[in-house]
Amino acid sequence: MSALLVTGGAGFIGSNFVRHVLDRTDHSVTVLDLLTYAGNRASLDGLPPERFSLVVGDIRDAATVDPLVAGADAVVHFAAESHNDNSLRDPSPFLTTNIMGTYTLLEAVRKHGTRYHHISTDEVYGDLELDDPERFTERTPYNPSSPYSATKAGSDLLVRAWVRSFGVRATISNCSNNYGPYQHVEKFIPRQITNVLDGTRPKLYGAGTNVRDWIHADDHSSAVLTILDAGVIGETYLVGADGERDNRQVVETILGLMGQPTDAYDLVTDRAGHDLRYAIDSTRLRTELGWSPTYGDFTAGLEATVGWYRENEAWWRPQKARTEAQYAAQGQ
Ligand code: NAD
Ligand code: TDX
Repeated sequence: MSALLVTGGAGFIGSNFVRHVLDRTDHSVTVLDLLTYAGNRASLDGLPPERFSLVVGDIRDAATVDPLVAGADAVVHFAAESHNDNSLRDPSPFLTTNIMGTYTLLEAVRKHGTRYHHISTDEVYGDLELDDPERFTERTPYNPSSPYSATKAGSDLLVRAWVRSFGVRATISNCSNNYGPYQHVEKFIPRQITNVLDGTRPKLYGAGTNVRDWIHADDHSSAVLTILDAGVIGETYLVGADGERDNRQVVETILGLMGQPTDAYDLVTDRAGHDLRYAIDSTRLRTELGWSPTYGDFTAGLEATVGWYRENEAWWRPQKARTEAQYAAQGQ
């Protein structure tokens, strides 16, 4: 049994990870989360108090971070500013949280000799052409496009430097686009589901031809646990479930699942610098560490996600009006 410190555990993937860990292991979990607009205490409701606690605090604050790291066997670092569109409106918190927050955690794990796992994204590799037969691998050069992905790339490089220069015991995972319960309605899939529930048409950026490689958040969680248990220190693992779809296909599937005509969507102003395609080759994680995803059927995973948003309006409703007002202000 280990004591895990999970940063960003009140966010989308972090809260799914905390539930996954508490359900499947005997580890205890302390979440450190600032509860920004993206963090939600309700995402952690009902967890067992003898194995779970929430500390509301900032990863950029060394005085908060240091004692929590001192008391942990391992740190799993999810906390970040995570939304590309927000990073185009105001990059500033992306620089401080994603770069300085990671630096603050790295200094604490260096001081205390604590095992560290760093959560990152496939967006650090830039994008691929639609017809490129190659997918991203652990050897793909970094080439980020947005302020968000540039700060995630910067944080990954800090981790690599702290491993090499200071012997920090760290691993990194770069995962593709996640979907599932507890995702903020600013993101593509929950935005469209909650639009349909509100009687509003889904909004596709540009021509809707951009491709994302979808993985269920629970499969991301099992990958992170696998790497925490068996990953080689200093190594990077790519996480993906062979889930490539273009955005138009995803919206058509959502509309079909929700009983709407599959062409009942609008094309809106494209995202500046919009990455065309992401695609992950997760061979290394599968062959070296024996991981495989369990959500093989994307449509079934999406149907369950639609069901979750139908049943949990009280969770998402408080986010919706502000999010849509921000999009409307830029024609999206
Ligand atoms: P999210 O925005 O839903 O959650 C982020 C969490 O971090 C929130 O709870 C927020 O309150 C917290 N946070 C933000 N700034 C903080 C600070 N300064 N101190 C403490 N807590 C702070 O994000 P997510 O989609 O769950 O992403 C989690 C991680 O996974 C991020 O590192 C992201 O880059 C990475 N990732 C996300 C995806 C995806 O598809 N969403 C894919 C690959 C990797
Ligand atoms: O309303 C929309 N319409 C639309 O067409 C929104 C919100 C998005 N999109 C498009 C943009 C992307 O091509 O859908 C795709 C997915 O968009 P997002 O949900 O914003 O995700 P993305 O930009 O791909 O980044 C996500 O995956 C990688 C996460 O937000 C990141 O945190 C993660 O690193």
